[in-house]
Amino acid sequence: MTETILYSAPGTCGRVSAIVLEEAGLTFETRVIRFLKGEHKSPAFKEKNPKGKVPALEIDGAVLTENVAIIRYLAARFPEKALLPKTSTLAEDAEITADLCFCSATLHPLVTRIRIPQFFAGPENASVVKKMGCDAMREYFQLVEDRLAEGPWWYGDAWSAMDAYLYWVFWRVEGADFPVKDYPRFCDHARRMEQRPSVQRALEREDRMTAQLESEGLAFTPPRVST
Ligand SMILES: N[C@@H](CCC(=O)N[C@@H](CS)C(=O)NCC(=O)O)C(=O)O
Repeated sequence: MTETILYSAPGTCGRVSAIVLEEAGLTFETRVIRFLKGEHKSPAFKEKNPKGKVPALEIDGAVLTENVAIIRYLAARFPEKALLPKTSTLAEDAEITADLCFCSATLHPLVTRIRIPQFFAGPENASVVKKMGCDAMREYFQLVEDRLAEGPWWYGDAWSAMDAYLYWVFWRVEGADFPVKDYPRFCDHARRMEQRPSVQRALEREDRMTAQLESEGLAFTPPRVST
C-alpha cells in the first residue's frame, strides 16, 4: 500500500477528512499547507489539487479532493468501519450524498461568511455580511437541532462521517460568536464528538500543525468581526 498523506491546515475543513481517516483506523501523515505563504496556490500544491484548496488526500496512488468525495471513497473502501449508513436503493444512496452536500455546499459557504466576512466584503462591510450569514445559518442549525431530537447522531443511534462534518461547522461558527447556545442538542452533539478518540487525535494533529506554523511565524487567526 502507498503512503497516505492528508494535506490540510489547522481549523480548516480538512478536519472533517482527518476525523474520518482516524475513524477508518488508517495510518496517515498530515502535511500542513501554509496559507500565509500562499502555498495552497503554489504550482506544487496545485499539482495535487488544481483548485488550490485543502483538504487533498493522497491514497492508494491517487489524489482525492473535496470532503464529500473523500468521505464517500473511505466509506466504500472500508465498509467494515461503517463510516456511512448502508444503503439498499439508489434513492437512499442519493440521500446520503445530499446530506454530505448540505454540509459542503450549504453550510460551509455560510461558515466562511460568518468566520471571515472581511474576505468577501472588505473590512467596511464585514459586519453586514456576517449578520446575513448568521441569519441564514439559523434556519439550518434549527434543522440539525430538530433532527438530533431523534437520536444522538445525524443518523440516529449510528455515528457517521456526517457527524464529523456537522461538528466542524458547529465548532467553526461557535468560535465566531454564532449563538450556538440556542441549539442545545447541537451543543451536546459537539461535546459528544469531542469525547471520541478519533476527534481527539485529529485535534492533536492540528495542534502539531499549529505549532509548526507558529515556529515558522506563519500562524494566522482572522480578526474577530462583531455584528
Ligand atoms: N468543497 C471543498 C471546500 C474546500 C475549502 O474551501 N477549503 C478551504 C479551507 S476550509 C480552503 O482551502 N481555502 C483556501 C482558499 O480558498 O483560498 C471541500 O469540501 O473540500
